[in-house]
Amino acid sequence: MTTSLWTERALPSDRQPIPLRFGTQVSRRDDEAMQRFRRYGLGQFIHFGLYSILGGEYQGVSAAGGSAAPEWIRAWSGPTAPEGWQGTYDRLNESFDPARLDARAWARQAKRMGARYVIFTTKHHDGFALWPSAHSDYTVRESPCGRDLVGEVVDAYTAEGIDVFLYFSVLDWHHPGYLRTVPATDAERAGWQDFLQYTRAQLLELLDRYPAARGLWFDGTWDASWIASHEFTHALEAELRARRPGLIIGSRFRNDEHGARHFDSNGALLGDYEQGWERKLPANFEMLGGNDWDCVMTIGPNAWGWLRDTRGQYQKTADDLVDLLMRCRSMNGNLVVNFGPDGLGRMTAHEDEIAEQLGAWVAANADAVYDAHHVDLDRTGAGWLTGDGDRLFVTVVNRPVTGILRLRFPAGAERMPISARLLDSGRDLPVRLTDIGFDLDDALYCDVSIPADLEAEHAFVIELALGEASASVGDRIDAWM
Ligand code: FHN
Repeated sequence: MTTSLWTERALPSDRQPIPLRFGTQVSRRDDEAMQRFRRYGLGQFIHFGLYSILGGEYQGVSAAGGSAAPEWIRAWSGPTAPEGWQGTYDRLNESFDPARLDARAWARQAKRMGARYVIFTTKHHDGFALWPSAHSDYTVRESPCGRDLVGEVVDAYTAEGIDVFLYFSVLDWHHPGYLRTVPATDAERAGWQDFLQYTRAQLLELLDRYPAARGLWFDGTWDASWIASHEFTHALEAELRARRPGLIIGSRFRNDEHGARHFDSNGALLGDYEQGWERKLPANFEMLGGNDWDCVMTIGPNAWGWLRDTRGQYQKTADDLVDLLMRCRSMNGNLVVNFGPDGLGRMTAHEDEIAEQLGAWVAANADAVYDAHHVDLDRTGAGWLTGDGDRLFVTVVNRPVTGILRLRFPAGAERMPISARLLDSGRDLPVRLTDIGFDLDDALYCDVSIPADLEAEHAFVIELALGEASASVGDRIDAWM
């Protein structure tokens, strides 16, 4: 059995399909929920939990090097790990009280940022539930917080028109029956069965308690124990879908009987969208095979939960995120930007800044973001192409020093640009069409002149109106360069 943490797709094209009992249950959906998904464009991820109290350190000692990321701090090991650390961590519920957490303020901020969906950590790997689960004694109810944080987030974001996806980690460090390996003894098998039933019960509970939630976002599904439970997970997926018609489930939930994750052994996507793009993007549109997808992205290098001390770690700027967002949109994906509030429930100053700056850019250039999709044209080094049928958008992230943006169209193109302007200001830009390129090929070129006096500190979008090629090509003249 070979498994991969991430997206994997390496099927020879001439391979015969093999019979699968636990392969995919869905094919490409075109219902209203998935059409909304395709227009989300930008999302927000929120990692919040007991680890948020610590910010990646304990009593002034940093866990960097001893744990993978601040939300993994319970797994802290090595010389810097405090004595009896896991027991200390497990009792953090006794001091969990995010008194400054205002889900409505979060939701308003996300709205200003332009997010159309949010993914919220209902339970991360530490097993602590942010809702008062009837199936656990390790929840917000067993803390001074005493609030239903999942409910608050679902209500607040839904009220702002932002769809909610519930993040749920299967991997659970708190449940006594959880184990990473395939259960081998009677006691392990009994514990594991108990764990599976608890997982099922919590998931059904989440769906029943929060009917407004649109999707489940699974994580921690890579251990051998879960992979071997393919019969159970196959049935559970069907049950979840039956319980909530229209529910969106990504490809990180389960695997087939051969351990194939994300895509089954016949290469079919194991969910409604491809959910393997974490802190990385596809190299090109073709490798996506037409599947829906999103990319979840940290602002720092790899901290999902709050990190108190970010010195020495590059923090992405709003410009970086605009670049990534439009790169995703040019390949029909959504970008989901992660926020990690501190233990009191406050976003960091940098996140506040990102939300406002990214939001301002997205608001000014919304036409290029939400309803615009991949266009089948050669890429340009100047930036990212999106289009909505009548218009082509070029998000310029690398402004050409020549002052000319050149786009290549196939000679037989039925529609060509007839005018260009800046999307945010409406300023008209000169356009010329020519069949004289440098490569003597069978192509037409559209040259847009970017005026030298255009002051642009950030990426800007050129909107090109498309019209009948026959009319526009009649104006064909020599290139500007
Ligand atoms: O281990 C987690 C990690 O802490 C974080 O939650 C990310 C978010 O996609 N998922 C896991 C790693 O893939």
